[in-house]
Amino acid sequence: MRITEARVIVCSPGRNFVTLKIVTEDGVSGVGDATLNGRELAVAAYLREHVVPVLIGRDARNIEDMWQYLYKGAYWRRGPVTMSAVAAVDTALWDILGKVAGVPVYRLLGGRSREGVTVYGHASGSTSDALLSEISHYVRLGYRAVRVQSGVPGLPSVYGVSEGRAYEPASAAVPVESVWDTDRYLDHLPRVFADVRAEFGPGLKLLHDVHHRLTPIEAARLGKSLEPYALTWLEDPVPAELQEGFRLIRQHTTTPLAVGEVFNSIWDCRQLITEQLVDYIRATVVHAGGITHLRRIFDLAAIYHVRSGSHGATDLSPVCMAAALHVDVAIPNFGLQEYMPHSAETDAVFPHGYRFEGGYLHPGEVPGLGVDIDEELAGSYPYRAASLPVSRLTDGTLHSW
Ligand code: CS2
Ligand code: MG
Repeated sequence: MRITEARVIVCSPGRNFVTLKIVTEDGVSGVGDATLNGRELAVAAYLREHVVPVLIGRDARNIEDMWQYLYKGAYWRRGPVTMSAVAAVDTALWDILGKVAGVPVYRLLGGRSREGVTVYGHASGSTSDALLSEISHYVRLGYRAVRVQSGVPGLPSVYGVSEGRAYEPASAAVPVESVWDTDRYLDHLPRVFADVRAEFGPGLKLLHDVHHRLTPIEAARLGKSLEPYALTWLEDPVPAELQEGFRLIRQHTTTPLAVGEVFNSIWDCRQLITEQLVDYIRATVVHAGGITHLRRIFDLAAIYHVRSGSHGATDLSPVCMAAALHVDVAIPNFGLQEYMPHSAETDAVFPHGYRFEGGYLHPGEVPGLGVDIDEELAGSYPYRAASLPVSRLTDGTLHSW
């Protein structure tokens, strides 16, 4: 089953996406997501210039060999651009294999380990009232888990907080600059969670994303101060380049930790998993080398009692979401899946079979991944330059966004 064609499709139905479509000599096609928010064209060029030419003529069924060929064959291993490109090929080949076998991809991964994939939604508000009413909205829809992000008095804008619309941080071509104040944040957040628990009781799973903004000792203080509210996880408490930093957080708090949306290989996750410094590993299909490599990461995590919590922001396309759901439903150590519904334009460009029902997402039973790209419609949404914001402290010092 030789590959005869591979197309890289860049489109912007509300936001930018990069998609790879691979076609075999039998006319079977598969899709893979290659979107790297704010750096989309780097991955598109990597695919067009360096990957597509070597795909033609290769056997689409040898998924593991293809992965090794693209990973080892580049010599320059890892990194988000390379790994997103490898992921797109890998995902498309699993899609093709599922179609040829006539089964949904999760069957090829060992079959169903659960009925549905528990997801968490994003609630936010700049005031306590706005936040509580957003959380009620998710509870009414049947969500069992909600990520809680709050405005901070004295700060004009805060990561993850929007009023009445989906949060979309990549906007202007030149990064927007926001102001950050750690003291105000650390002082305010425990009060927010006290209000939320008082309103919703112990049953609802609550999460919070720090978005890489604290030092280890600040994160330790935050984790400790949130213990009475029993969070399911505290996400990205510190930038994870210095993984030893998590030892310090762990010494001080039992608040569970989740990390990994910016990781792209098992090597980024290794120390955190094997030292049991985190509870959830949040790598996902598109940035962590595809279904093949993500499965490898989750298998390592399973040995160490670490569960999955795949990143599922709207800057990952429905192709990535579909692929993540097949993995989620199959692995033994699934934890939670992030779910931010895409815009109507995005959903129209990427028709898909997965569906939300009562707090769960279901990958569907369509052979392959159950998702496609409408290339004609995609062509009516040309790429628009958009960057993620940067963050500065009140004195102007550049900080992690
Ligand atoms: C995030 C993202 O979903 C999350 O948990 O931290 O919103 C992240 O900021 C974006 O995916 C960046 O592209
Ligand atoms: Mg996050």
